[in-house]
Amino acid sequence: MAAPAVTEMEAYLFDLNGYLIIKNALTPQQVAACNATYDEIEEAAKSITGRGWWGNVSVNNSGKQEGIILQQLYEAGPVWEELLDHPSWYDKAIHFIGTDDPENFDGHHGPAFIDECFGTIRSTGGAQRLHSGGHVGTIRTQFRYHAGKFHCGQVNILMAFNDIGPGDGATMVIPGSHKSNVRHPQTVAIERRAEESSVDGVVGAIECHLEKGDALLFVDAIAHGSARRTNPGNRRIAVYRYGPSWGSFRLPYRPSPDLLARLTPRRRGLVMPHTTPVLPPGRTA
Ligand SMILES: O=C(O)CCC(=O)C(=O)O
Repeated sequence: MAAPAVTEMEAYLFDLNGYLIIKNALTPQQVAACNATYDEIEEAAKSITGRGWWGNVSVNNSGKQEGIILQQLYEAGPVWEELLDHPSWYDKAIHFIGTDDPENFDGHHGPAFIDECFGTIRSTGGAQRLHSGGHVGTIRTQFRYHAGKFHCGQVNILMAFNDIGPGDGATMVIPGSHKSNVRHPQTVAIERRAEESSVDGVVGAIECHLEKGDALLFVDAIAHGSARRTNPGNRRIAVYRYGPSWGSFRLPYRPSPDLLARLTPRRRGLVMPHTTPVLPPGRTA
């Protein structure tokens, strides 16, 4: 019999806390390949002011605290395609979205859709503000458990390509906040400080320390962001966001025809459900 997608303990902890850490999710070869891409992009970004492109990957040398923001990373080469349905997390993501249950999945699409595939390269001084939380109530990113099953709107896989410990600007979460009904009292002050804040000092927030190759799986409804990086060097992560296949793209980026042509059917379905629409005679789109 096939191993369950998640253990009883993983289901318990995900329900309770809103996140899981998957140790050694990537192989050392995959980490090296992802870092090779980031080396090239970092070099290219030196001559990009604001938004530009590295092949089919959007590179935003944002000048903001988030650092260099990359979009459409699944276009960046073979390793990035392997990550689409990586065995370390694919079944878990599908399970928490709830579409591994035939009663919740009608088979017309795939079991999931990746509505955003991004990465950041963040140097000293960089951070990510606190956002989300159960009190916000957004359906797209919701945590939902109903009738004995998970039905989450967005399950994120955040992968570390270098070690992220104290001072490195770790992702921070408030465990359990995916179920919170009441707004965190500190968030009002944080919003007033707007974009350039971090999660440091937020009551209840913890740093998720990762070693390179580890992945943080979390429901987007959890209140999260990152600590400010104080160490030298930079932090390299990528995030693949999984949701139900009836969702749509978060941003106006679309997979390239080349990518769609070379992906396996399962991977193609993850980046573009219904690649081949059924149309009346004579209509092409
Ligand atoms: O940069 C981080 O560590 C947090 C990423 C984040 O906020 C997100 O994936 O929504």
